[in-house]
Amino acid sequence: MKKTLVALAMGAALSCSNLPAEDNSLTIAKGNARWWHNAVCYEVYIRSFNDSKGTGIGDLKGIENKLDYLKNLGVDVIWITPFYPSPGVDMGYDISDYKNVDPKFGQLKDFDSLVKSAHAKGIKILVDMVFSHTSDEHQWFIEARKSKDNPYHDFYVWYPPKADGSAPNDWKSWFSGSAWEYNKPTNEYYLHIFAKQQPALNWKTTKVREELFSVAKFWLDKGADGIRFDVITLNALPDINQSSDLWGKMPMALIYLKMMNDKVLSEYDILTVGEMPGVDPENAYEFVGEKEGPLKTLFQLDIMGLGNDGDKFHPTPYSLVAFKKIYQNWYNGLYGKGWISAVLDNHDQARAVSRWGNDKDYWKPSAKMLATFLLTQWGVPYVFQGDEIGMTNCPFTPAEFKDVEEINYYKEKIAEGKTEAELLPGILARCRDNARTPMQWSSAKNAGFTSADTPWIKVNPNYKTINVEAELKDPDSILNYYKKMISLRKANPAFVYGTVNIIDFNNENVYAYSREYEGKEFLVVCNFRGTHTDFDTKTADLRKAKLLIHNYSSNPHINDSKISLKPFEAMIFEVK
Ligand code: TEU
Repeated sequence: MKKTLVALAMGAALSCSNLPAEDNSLTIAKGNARWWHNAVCYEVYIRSFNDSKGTGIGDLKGIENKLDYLKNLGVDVIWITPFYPSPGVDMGYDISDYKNVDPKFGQLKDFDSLVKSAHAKGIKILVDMVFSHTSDEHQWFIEARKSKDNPYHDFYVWYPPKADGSAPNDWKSWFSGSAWEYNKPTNEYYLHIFAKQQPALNWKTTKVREELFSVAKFWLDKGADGIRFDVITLNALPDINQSSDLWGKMPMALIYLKMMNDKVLSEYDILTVGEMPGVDPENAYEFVGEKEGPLKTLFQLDIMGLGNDGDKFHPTPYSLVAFKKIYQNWYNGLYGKGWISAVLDNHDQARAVSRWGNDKDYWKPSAKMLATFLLTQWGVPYVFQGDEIGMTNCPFTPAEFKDVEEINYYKEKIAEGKTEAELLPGILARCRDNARTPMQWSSAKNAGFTSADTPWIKVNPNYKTINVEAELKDPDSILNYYKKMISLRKANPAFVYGTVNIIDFNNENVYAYSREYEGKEFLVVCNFRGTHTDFDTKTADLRKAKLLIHNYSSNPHINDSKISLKPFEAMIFEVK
């Protein structure tokens, strides 16, 4: 007798189930192979990828025109960020119509054409579903805010003001300020975890779930091969008298996801990946476990919390041991039970080579080191557009900011008396616009991204030297290194299914590990620092091992099991 969904999920959500030993073979047993296990994914931030119409903004046809480039790189799956109708307050993560294409990105038929062309080239498509909030210009919200008895009112989260008229509690938006906005017609506040133009949806309302499940089905029936779910654990929110620390941690989140899987997702052979704040290595199995997880994989973004003092725009040095602990904990929590994804950045973060590498003195070796790390990780790797050519952070002035997160933060801090000189270094180091500058295709005007005079956001001035066209021609380019790394990963199941054994865990400079599977063993050595350092791989005489790839042209300095590593030097050995 199948347990009721609630009992099943509640039990699962609240327990930290440890599978019996025999299930640990579940994931790596070839018989359970899924098409996406050995996939290399690529995030396309559509606004900045390729403009086919001369509007200054990237579009669906622009992506279709670059499928051969992506195929040649070795990409199997592309995740496309939202292209639905949106006022663009949060660059498309504020959706006003879930079942259409915003005219600036094209039409529904352009999506159909992209899917058909991608499938013909063996590339699959993930769409991005933003189900925890809509735009305030969505018809649902336009109706909902009119009156308390409007049929759409309970699609959102409303609370009355306090006696003095102030907000119901002190919850803060992730984009600065209060998480509450006053609505005069109903004399209530509505909740917005992000911008005030992004009212939070109320998943307690059955009709909300039914509408959203129908949206997922709509795009899957149009041929999407999977879904990236935006902050999907924010579908269940604490009550007014609870702390916002519980955002993403409410047991109902899992229940709602199991409902969506039962009603829609389980009907398709798809890849799903959840951005799931609040899910941790201990309970991740409930969400993405192979046996009962409602989703297939999750984005582990814990490393993005490193290197700041609790304020994203206050960058500090980070500990590589802390970085390793994060990866190790997720491996311990999920390996052999479920799946994870590996990312070093995305459209919400600073550029990987600028944050984790060194885009000044060691731009090329550090970008290649990061590629070596990312593409030898356990979990589905996501290459973020432009990282494959070593795109870097961009020097913006406050007037050039486009992203609501840094604009709100800057305004709030200036109002508190901070100066531009105090704020700019930290914002420039971490702002999301760094990841959103136009893809640098060539040294032509606007980096070949658009024929328009002015793209929607500043082009990074270094496009003259950092661009696809130049790097295709250079055998030693970052781009050609990514191609080799992707090919190496796909040729060796150990990088997909293998165990991970970190060597000298407490070394603060070098991240080295072995990947073992079915008798094969590979040793990956990555110097994450811009300094020379000696490292003992504790491996039998490396001179007898086969060097598969190396990010410097000179031979590595090896002495038995020891290596004298150059700044950001990386290499992979086939040990057996
Ligand atoms: O991001 C959620 C999220 O966690 C980000 O707000 C991130 O933590 C922050 O930007 C880091 O500084 C998703 C989308 O990826 C993001 O682009 C949207 O702005 C957000 O949700 C709201 O939809």
